Amino acid sequence: MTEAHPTSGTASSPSLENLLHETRSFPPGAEFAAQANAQADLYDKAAADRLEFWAEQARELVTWQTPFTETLDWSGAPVARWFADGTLNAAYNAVDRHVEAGHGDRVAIHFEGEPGDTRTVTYADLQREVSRAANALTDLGVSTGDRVVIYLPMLVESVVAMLACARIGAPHSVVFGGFSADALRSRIADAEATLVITADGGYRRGAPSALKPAVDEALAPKEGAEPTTVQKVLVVRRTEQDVDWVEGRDVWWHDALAAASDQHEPVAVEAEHPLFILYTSGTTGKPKGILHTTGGYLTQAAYTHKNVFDLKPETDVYWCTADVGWVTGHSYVVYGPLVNGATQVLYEGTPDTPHRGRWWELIEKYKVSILYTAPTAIRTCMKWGDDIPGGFDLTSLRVLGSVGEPINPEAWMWYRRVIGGDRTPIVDTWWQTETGAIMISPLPGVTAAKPGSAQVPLPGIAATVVDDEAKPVPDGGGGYLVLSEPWPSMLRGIWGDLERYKETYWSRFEGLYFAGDGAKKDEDGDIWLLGRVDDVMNVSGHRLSTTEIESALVSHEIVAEAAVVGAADDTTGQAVVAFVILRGDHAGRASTPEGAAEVQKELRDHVGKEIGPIAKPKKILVVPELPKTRSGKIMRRLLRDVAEDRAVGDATTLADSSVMDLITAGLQAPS
Ligand code: 6R9
Repeated sequence: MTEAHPTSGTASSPSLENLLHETRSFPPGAEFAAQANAQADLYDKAAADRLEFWAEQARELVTWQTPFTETLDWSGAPVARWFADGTLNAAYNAVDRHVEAGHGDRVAIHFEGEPGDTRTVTYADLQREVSRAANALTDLGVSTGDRVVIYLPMLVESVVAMLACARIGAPHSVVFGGFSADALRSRIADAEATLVITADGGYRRGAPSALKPAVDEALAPKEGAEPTTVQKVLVVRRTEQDVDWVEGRDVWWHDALAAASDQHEPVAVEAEHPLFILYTSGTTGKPKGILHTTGGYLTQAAYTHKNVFDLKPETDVYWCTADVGWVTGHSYVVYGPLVNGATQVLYEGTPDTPHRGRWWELIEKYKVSILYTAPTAIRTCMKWGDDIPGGFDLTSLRVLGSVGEPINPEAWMWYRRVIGGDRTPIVDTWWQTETGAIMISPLPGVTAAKPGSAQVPLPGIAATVVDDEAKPVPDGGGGYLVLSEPWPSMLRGIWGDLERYKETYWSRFEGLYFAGDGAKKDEDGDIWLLGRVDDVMNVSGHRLSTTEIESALVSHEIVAEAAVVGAADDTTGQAVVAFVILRGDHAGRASTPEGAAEVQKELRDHVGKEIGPIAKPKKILVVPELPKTRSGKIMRRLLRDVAEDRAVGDATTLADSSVMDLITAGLQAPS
């Protein structure tokens, strides 16, 4: 493997306002740049006339039943209307038009089940199956505008179900299969859904894992709760587990589809017709149903997928590892790739079943050329060691993407070197459930990439960093990330709660969308995301980012993973407390008090050296695991409880709720 030859970037000042001493920069290779979909002039075009730029994208990337004549109506701000007098159908755009264009034989989905079963679905297959499912939904009483909740594992049927809803104009609300019956109940109730699509179960870590019981429980009468609005439950058979059956309510998916015709006329809807509602795991209380509509959403999903990943539909094999239960699965497994006619891999299971090389094996097998995944997954693979991916042929890869949280420079470098063979561009893509599609990201053939920075707003997007008074910060300054112009795939509100929408996103700064993320601009004007604003610490009046210190810790050779929280401190306001997992061969070092003290000192000194003495953690706790949500985000709230010596709060949204016991037990155990 060749060594990286980073060019030198702007020298960073030693101040805390700079993320580490990150000066590495990786310009695109000449060959890649020459063939890239997005060239530098895309920025110029968008800057020349932003609205006309979006109108062009909408005409070029999406097929309209009735062409639109108006691009943006912002008179009802902050609720935007894009392309509002146009009509279209999302499923027609994702499927039928590719068949009509002669690409019916192109593979849409290479499905790989966790047990190793496979299925190849062409665009023509997809058209027939989505049509059958759309007819089946109609037969079961679903009309345009009715809400359908989808609670499925990662199966071809998940994609088909979403597209079947879109085909009849029934907004879907996908609930991640890892959510509990209670979470499902509240989402069904809030959306007032009339039908649920689920499965008997799915395969997870080598064993069938049941889903249907959670649906039964979510729909059962409950004291104090309104009776459910759900009339029918469609059940996909996957694991052949025994299921309880409610006659008159439950219907097998395969029976319903077998009885339905494979011919179906897609329903053309207005551009602003709701396409889906997706609930975010909001901080407290009622879930937030983020509402997305059709025309603008499809336009930006397709535009970003084409330009950020440099998709060539004839030759690329694309793989986004996200579950369709998250927004990344909506925009970059279903709508973006399919609207663009891509061939993609869909994998049901976990990366370590039946072995830790499963992902890399799939990349070799399907010759995946574009991989889109999350920093938490990258760091996990990093922890497992280079030799695991090293055992597979990954030379088909040509673009790597990252999403979900800030990627620390160490993980970025590992991703590029070990997975990308020191060749591939990496796109670090910042966006949210609310933004619907990627907003800030390098363009792989244009931008000289900096490890750890999402860098620049995409052409057509207006993002900046402001201070407490809403003033844009100068280069080198830090503050809050805001979006200053409406964008096509922006949320159209919170389902049923316009006031909450205004309050959450539009009240902090007049006329600006407040993303809730801290950010800074470096001396080149590039944007570095610093994590949620509530994760930004204030220590003795200095603004410190959890991400910044985590990056420093992870850059030390003995650290595999790190999470940093700001714990209340009488003297300094907040104090930095770090939780670290040591790498396999060093894990034993902290098992004696002397060893632990030595590790602490070494790491504190290291952070002091990387960032400055002020950033040195007051406490460093060596732990076996970190608490993560099912989408892989570290739950700092729980770590803060530990750091502040409180009883640990509600841990029910953790992927593995026993992790907190493991952490607290380890800390209390006499060492
Ligand atoms: C797509 C998605 C949104 C929050 C967002 C931010 C964090 C996402 C990021 C990133 C830094 C990136 N986030 N991508 N932070 N760099 N490339 O993850 O949506 O689940 O709604 O989360 O995730 O904090 O505000 P969602």
